[in-house]
Amino acid sequence: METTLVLLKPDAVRRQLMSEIIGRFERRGFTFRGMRLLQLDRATAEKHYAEHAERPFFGELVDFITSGPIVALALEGNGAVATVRDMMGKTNPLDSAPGTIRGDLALELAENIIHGSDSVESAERELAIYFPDGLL
Ligand code: IDP
Ligand code: MG
Repeated sequence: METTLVLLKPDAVRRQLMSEIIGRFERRGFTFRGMRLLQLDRATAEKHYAEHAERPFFGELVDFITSGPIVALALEGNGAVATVRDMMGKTNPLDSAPGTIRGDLALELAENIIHGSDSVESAERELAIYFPDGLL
């Protein structure tokens, strides 16, 4: 059994898409082991996105992810990491198939409404950032 970290980014919360997105994960059958509404400070955002620190869009990415409340979810299920990534769609919503979260709900690369861990190792690292006291 795997557990993965999902973020509903500030655009998802602003656009009142929380229940739409969370409902998809409930209906798919994941077990919710953590759920928080929070706003990131820059240091935590930079830690989360450390792998992108040298990319030209890093500043914008940190500005955006700190721009308002986000929802952090810890989702447990068989193959949770890959299954969530499949449900999210491609990084660029314009490449995302209809039926995926980005393919149904987003149009902008920088405002693509959701984050999901890209590997079991990333999930462990990221879950520790958002759920330092552990999971239910
Ligand atoms: P992922 O979210 O699908 O895992 P990553 O490559 O890890 O995609 O990129 C992290 C986030 O950075 C993306 O979700 C997207 O919002 C943003 N991003 C990626 N590439 C670009 C870009 O070229 N310009 C602006 N933002 C980007
Ligand atoms: Mg990524």
